[in-house]
Amino acid sequence: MKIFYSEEHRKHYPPYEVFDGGKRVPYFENPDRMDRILTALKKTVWAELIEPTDFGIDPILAVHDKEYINFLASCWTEWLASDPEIAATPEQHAFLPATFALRRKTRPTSSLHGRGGYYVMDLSACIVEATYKASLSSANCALSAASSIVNDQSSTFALCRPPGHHAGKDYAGGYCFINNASVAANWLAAKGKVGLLDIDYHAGNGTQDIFYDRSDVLTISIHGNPDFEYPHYAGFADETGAGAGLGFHKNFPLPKDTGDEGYLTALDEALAMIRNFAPNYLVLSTGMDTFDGDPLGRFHVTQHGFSQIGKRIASLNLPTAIIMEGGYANEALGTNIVTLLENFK
Ligand code: SP5
Ligand code: ZN
Repeated sequence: MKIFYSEEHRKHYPPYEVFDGGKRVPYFENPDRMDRILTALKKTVWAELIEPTDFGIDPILAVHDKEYINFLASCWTEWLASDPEIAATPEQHAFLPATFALRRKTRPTSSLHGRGGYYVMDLSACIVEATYKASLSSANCALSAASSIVNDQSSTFALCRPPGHHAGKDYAGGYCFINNASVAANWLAAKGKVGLLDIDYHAGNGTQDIFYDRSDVLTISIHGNPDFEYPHYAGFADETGAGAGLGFHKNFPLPKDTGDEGYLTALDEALAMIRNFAPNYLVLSTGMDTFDGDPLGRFHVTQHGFSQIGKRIASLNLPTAIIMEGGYANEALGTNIVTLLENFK
């Protein structure tokens, strides 16, 4: 199986994030996650690591707002230039706004923090020097996987970091800056009908927003109910698309303590919808934070569960671009990913 991966992510490692309640904690979405997955993949006989191709900025701008991308590109340099103390100790800092815009009532204002609070939705999307380049490279991994499934008609894995599914057209959030899965799905939509299934523990709010009024990409997300879980404001059962896209988005908000059985029941319903839609390609937003014991999740999916999840999704028999999203139980991450991927090789 082709695995698209670049080392470009490594220096995107903000020194902290801020949890609800204001607690400053080490950044959970860390480079070690990739090392755990790489170690596990290298032990298999089937994983073929490949550098992504550079697709340029156009397929990214087909999904994201240009001014938002400009903000990501220049944020760090502007931040350093704004304060000599920060410039003297850059490794201790991350750009993180503390005042956020509510949409539809306002606009991005010209100051750096005026744009920051507009384009960032929470305190877990910290920007450091390497963030923009890492995000572009991560999107190129997803695009390379998309291109590869068209050419080979077989499934591939994009080992993306940073992840993408919380990033919308013009905002970053939840460790995500560019929506890799959406960029790939939009690129694939020019070649055929696309199903996008998001199995990360958190609702794929960015993906939901991006495709909400489109009928050519069916988007489905299975996740912790936003009534109790991040991202809090998207992922409800009554959000089913709008306009031409009505009926082409589906959320499965599940309760705390969902285990293999409850999860697989929802998954089977999602897979029936995908079969009915009959896409040419599948994009799988793959978070492993549904795992029992994940520090950010409240589900109890086991390794056996991941094997079943992989088997059932693979039974759709679709060329699938598997895109890495979240998953923070680092010691189990490699095994869990390999367990899932085994079904697609
Ligand atoms: C891609 C992805 O999985 N992003 C998730 C971002 C979640 N950020 C909010 C974290 C809220 C943490 N809640 C604290 C639970 C600690 N027991
Ligand atoms: Zn997640």
